[in-house]
Amino acid sequence: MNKILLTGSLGQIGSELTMALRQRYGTDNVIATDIRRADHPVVTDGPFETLDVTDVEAMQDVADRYDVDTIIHLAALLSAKAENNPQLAWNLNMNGLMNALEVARVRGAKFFTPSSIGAFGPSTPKKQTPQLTLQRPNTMYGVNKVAGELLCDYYFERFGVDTRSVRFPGLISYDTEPGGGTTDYAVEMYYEALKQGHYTSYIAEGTYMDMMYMPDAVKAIIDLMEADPSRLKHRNAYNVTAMSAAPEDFARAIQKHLPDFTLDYDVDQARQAIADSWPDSIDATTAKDEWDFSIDYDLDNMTEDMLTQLKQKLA
Ligand code: AKB
Repeated sequence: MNKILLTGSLGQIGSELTMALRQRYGTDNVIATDIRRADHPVVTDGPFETLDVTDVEAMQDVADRYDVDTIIHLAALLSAKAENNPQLAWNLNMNGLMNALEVARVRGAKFFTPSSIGAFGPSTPKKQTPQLTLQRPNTMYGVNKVAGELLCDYYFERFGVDTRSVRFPGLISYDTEPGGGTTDYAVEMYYEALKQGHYTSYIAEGTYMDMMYMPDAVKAIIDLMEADPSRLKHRNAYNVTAMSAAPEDFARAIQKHLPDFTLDYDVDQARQAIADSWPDSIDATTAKDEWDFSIDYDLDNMTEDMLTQLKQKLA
């Protein structure tokens, strides 16, 4: 990876991944793009271009101008937003991905795009969901993710594009808040614990989903992109996870630091239906076997770090 182009680099993953890649590969070698500009180091401290991923010519132009050899495609609509606007989701999530794969094909570039636990559905085994299993999601986001996994497989088999991917669980981070996802409640809970000492969860008690702290997610992307290709038997996409947790588990972890924190529930049926269609826990053995996937954060040390970092941010 000598010159890396990122799309969606002001999003939840992109803002932290861009900075980590710049540290590792050199600021000038990481070209951040997003549909908007913002006052963030991603824009101000390195190469940045405004880019709409549905415009393939504009994407090809940026990739050619910077002579990129790696594309990390992150721009996407998350699950809850996609359910509210399925047509927009299809256009952005599918046409954006197709365009990014085409640019990778033309340039012979290495390629990463994230899939999600959203690629599973109600008929998928719910506990310790295996790498290879039934994938019949009933959300537009899930349909996009399964189609995206297949499309990446196709570009690998048919055109030899070096496509790599993981199925991310809910990601927890303090730098940039997620927007429009089903697992966002976990991030909101940390903010509200510090701001109000209380959180009302839109996801019901006892609803388990996989989660991961952003530093582990960034490490997973870098480890997978640097992995020896001859070890990778699965091109799209690897199950990865750090924990399976329900709202009350986050509350208990927060209460170890803020004993007066309280949690109650006002369930949003639309997002609850999405959560209920996803696995309780997924099995990441294949990622461990094929590229040594590992994590540094469990619920407790993630909670400690989140609260420390957020306290500084909100001060
Ligand atoms: C969402 O909730 O939509 C995302 C995801 C699990 O893909 N965080």
